[in-house]
Amino acid sequence: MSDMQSAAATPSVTRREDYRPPDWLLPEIALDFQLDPVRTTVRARLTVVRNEAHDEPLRLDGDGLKLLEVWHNGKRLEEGDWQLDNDRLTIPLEGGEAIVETLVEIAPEKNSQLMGLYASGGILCTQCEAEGFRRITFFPDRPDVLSRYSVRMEADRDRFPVLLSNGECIESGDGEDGRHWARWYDPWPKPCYLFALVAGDLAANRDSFTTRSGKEVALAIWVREADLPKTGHAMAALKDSMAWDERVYGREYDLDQFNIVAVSDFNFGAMENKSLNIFNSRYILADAETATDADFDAIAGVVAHEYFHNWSGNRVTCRDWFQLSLKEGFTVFRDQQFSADQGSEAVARIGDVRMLRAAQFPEDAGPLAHPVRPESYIEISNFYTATVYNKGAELIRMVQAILGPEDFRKGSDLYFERHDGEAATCEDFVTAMEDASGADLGQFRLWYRQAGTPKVTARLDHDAEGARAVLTLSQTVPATPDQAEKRPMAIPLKTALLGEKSGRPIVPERLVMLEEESQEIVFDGLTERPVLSINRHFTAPVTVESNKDPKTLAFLSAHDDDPFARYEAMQQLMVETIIDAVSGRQTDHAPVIEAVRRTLADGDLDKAFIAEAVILPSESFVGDQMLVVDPEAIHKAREALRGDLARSLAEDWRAAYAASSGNAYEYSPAAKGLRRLRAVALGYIAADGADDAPGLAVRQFEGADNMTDRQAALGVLANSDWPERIAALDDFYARYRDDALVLDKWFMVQAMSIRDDTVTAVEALAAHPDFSIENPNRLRSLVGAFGGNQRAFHTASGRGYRFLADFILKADAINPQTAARLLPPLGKWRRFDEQRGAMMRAELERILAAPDLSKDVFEQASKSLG
Ligand code: B3K
Ligand code: ZN
Repeated sequence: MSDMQSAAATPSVTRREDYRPPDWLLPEIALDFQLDPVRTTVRARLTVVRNEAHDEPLRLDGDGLKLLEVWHNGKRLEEGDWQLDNDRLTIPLEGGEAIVETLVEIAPEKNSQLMGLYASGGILCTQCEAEGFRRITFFPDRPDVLSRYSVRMEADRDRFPVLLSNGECIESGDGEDGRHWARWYDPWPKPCYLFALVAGDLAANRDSFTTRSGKEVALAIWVREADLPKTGHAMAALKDSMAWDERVYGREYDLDQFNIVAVSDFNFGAMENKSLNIFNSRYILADAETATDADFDAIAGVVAHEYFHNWSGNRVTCRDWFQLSLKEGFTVFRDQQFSADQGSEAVARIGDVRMLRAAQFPEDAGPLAHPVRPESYIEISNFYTATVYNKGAELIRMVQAILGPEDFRKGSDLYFERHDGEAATCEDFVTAMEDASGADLGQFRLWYRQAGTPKVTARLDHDAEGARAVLTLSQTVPATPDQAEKRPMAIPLKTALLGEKSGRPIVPERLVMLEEESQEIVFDGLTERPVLSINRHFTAPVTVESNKDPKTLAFLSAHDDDPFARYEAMQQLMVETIIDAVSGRQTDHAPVIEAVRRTLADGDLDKAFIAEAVILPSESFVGDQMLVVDPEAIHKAREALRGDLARSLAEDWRAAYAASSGNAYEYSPAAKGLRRLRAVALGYIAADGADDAPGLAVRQFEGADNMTDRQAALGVLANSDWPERIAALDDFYARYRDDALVLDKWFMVQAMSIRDDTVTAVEALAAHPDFSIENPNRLRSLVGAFGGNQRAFHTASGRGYRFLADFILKADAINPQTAARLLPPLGKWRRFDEQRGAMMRAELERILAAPDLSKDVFEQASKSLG
């Protein structure tokens, strides 16, 4: 198979510097599908136009296609008039323009990679980004070739009553032998990665949206009939997103129809195909009984994200895949802004930063580190990363901080206007921002090129007599693979000084730009001793070391006027307390306990914020702060602190639990905040080990009128040694065994458990009849979640490593893209003790030695070995 790699062969590397414009342009393409799960034929009629003077032949990409016919200007070509080499079809052409036609055969039902045209639960659907279109037909599969698509498809009417593609349906009718057909036309030129087609037995939740210029858009969310009642939240989110993009970015929708289809087998979250978004069903289907508040939020975020791509991605697309962050970083930033506008901004920001720290900082610090705009890849699917997405979003946020919101908006207007209909670069985006604002982003551009999380050191010295303070800032950017030397970055840091006694801001917030290796900033007129509040709102994706003592951190956690900074101070206090214990230093829990007590009692704070602020940092986050991670010691130290917090504040947790209980389900920011606090309080009550804790958890589990409360209680039970644990897991399974998305939660809650026997439990679950390696959601909910469970995965025997490596190999034969995404936990071997490190390396070597490895897994495993 073309995309399989023998371990010995070195797969080819694509480099950013090698970019060349396409030799041939394709203004028009007409596709004709005779659909059938077993055997589908695809006829493609390409209008090709020579791009400038050259004598290169037409080269078309293919992957696993059975080529049946090739035509040129209406004449069938003989074999020999074209060449097929390594799945690339080469046709010599004379003149400036030609019509080239191919006929190929594909087998959707056998497509387990879920790239190209495949079958999911009886639905035929497509996924083309990044390079899946070549698995449908021969084509120059690159994002800078834009075409107008005309699509005709024919299928059995009973099995596939609904036929959808991009644009608008312009004709449909009956064919022979119970078949029917539809013709779709998309007037907007687009790259082939945005092509989509769906055929299936689907029902629609229909609605409409009137754009600000008065155009009525027909909206539809297509799902299996039984799932229709679960589509209301996604539809509301879609309409909110459409209105939001008009209001905040001045962007209007540009067609008469917008369709979303939900499928159960999908490699990631969703896909922004022009006017026909295809979604993993977990990001569409929700009701109170089966989806948590976090699920609801994620659905709104992903619906918004895909919708926003219509401008940031579709109308302006990427020149090449190295520019991926141009659309992904910007669109993540846009969906983060949208989500922040739906509820508490601080809580949304805490979520963004948690995600960045959990996924991107470790990536930046490990063997797979790469710049936001990578320089090279073996398999582009491996670069849909937290760095390209989430750090990419932070880059846009920094531009906004530097320019200010008004100039930022001018810049985005200019960018959309200037590049509409084009395939653009990250450089184009930055230039538009500069041109609209007059700002110089010269040094800022380094953020696109240099990998690694910059480390900022901040020291504030106060001279009481001179009433002045000097802030000394310095920065280093750590070495990363292929980048030993780094230059200083432009780091925007919102900074304020608070009075040590008054707790009030004595120097109001201002944006400090750290641009040198080291810089001094002087503040005058400071009679009161100041306390430093820096990187407020998390303006820059950096780590800050400021040597604050526990007392100061506790002070900031209570007094900082930026809620994010309060959260941050508390987190730092907690992390340092845990690390002290792990490192065998004298540990004092009192400042954390006092800070948590004060936060719980602060009537001015909203409940959602309180809940986020009093959660202990995860074991892996603590591990990420250490040179050598000791998973057992971290677990012990964190549990000791958790137990102490639980005991010392027993009354406070019960009060918080009582105050946030007893209200009927409602979906609102306030109600969500109460549920979140209830969950956190229940966790602490359980950690206290009081006799009535199991009863409380069971009561919540059984009596819950929503999944948020039920899952929270199940999580507490699944972590416990209580006899009630098994009954709760069994009950949950019996209740939801027919609902795949909820059953994923059942697998996940067990894979994430802090119990000592989690590895054994996870091994057993992998043999459970409901486990499936083919379904990416199920695979991730067990194997992916287990890889993120630091203590269980790094169990001293090495069983966890073997388990993961076995699964990567098994999954690779089925779905390389999804298999490769499971690999990063093994790449952390340098951070663990010698024995663990050696076992992890051995598993990576075993993976690399396997025959027929995909290039996806090859790239991740070989880079992880370093
Ligand atoms: N653009 C798609 C991601 C495609 C991933 C391909 N490996 C979804 C998104 O980011 O919106
Ligand atoms: Zn995206």
